[in-house]
Amino acid sequence: MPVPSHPTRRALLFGSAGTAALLAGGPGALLGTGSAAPRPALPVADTAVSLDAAPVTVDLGSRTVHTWGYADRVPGPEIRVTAGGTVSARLHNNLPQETTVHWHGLRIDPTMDGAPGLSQVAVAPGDVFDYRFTAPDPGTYFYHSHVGTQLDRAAYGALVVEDPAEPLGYDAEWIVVLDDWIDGTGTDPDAALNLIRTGPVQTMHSTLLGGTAGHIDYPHYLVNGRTPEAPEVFTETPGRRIRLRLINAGADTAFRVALGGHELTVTHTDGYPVVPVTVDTLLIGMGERYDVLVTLADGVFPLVAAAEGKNARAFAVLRTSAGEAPSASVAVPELRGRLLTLADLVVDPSVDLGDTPARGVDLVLGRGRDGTGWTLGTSSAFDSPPLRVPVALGERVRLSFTNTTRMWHPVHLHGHTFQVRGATGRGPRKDTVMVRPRESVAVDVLAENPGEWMLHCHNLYHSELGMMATFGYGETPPPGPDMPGMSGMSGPG
Ligand SMILES: [Cu+2]
Repeated sequence: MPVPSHPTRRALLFGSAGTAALLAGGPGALLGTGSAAPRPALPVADTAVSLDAAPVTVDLGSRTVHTWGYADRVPGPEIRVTAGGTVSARLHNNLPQETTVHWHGLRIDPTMDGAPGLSQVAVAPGDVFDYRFTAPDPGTYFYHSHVGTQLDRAAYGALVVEDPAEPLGYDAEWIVVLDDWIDGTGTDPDAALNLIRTGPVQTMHSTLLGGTAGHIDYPHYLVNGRTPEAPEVFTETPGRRIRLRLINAGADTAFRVALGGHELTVTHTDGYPVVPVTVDTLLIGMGERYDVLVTLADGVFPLVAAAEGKNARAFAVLRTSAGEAPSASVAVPELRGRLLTLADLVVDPSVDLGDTPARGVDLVLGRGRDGTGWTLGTSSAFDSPPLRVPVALGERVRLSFTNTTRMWHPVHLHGHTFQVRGATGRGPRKDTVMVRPRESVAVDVLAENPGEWMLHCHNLYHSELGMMATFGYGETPPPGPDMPGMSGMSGPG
């Protein structure tokens, strides 16, 4: 089987083939009518950033909290680089425990992936680590700590990889980072983990879609680090087209997002282009990203992110004219309008992995035998050490996830962007996919980035309690059990 090299993929993304496909298949309206002209070509630019992981005091708008983060604000510094450019990030660990940084969604060298105990030794308190990698693919990503419950503090930030030949026409960007907040409110994420570990906890049911979307009734839900009582206000001009880059950095909350008075045209899932589809609202799971184009109306509008099943919301304001801002509790009819589904999403032809047959691997999202832990394995592998799914370089693997529990599990694979199969076989490219209760979702992965990679639920509390496997191919697999009956599959050939 031919192994597409990175230059081949890049040529598909940046070359005339990808642009032609967009011009032929996408609505011309997205490609530069009105004021939203195609953007000028960018020179490839590198970026350097210093991330000081440390105890900090941050202002959430309506209150100040003591937490752990990368700056005295949350989210941490926004990182921007051009595809093909290099990110150099010096991590100083001034926390009282180990830490790492994971570059969520990026197809980079495994030694830079920030997976503690798998691809790097966690950075000890007082130590420094230099992350350095080339950002291969344009899109909306984020970075976060991959140690303990640090993600559910302030150890995260947005990461945007710009396309040097951006095919979308838009005038401005609004990065919208969503989060669920508990730290420094009289309790903290480690206390929450202990509650979840040690027995029955309050669980929040999704009234519309069934099952349980999360465990924790958080005191606050944030847009760009602000509570609904003191929201961020994004000011623009009517008629302009903006690109929303939606990122769910929450640990235990799926959000239902809508912008009052506007439709949402979804253009990208987890950084990769889809055939544009217009809806009123979308659900974004932990670790997922969506890019959305919006043509701005005249007025003052609520951006809401309803915490699924939790009877609370994150909130921000979009202002294009004078007038009174809506209250955080304002009714937003779009929340009950057309909801984006996985079946609505069709991959853009430029990033379609195609139809090559794949070897199937069935995986089960389940509970530990004692009923407290969470597992990702074969049905026979519950309660065993983390499963390793062995693959061969160049192989295409179809991972089929079946959720046997009553909770939602957004499953994330490091170092790759898989393709959701769906009914048409032309589903979206993603690195994180929501698997709802009693549902099965199949994704195809092309093994083109050798290494040992984490495969886990992006509900932080589930991965901390065992819903974690590895996906590996390379020279030196780590010690540990391979998937039963599949040993000998690893390594080239
Ligand atoms: Cu989960």
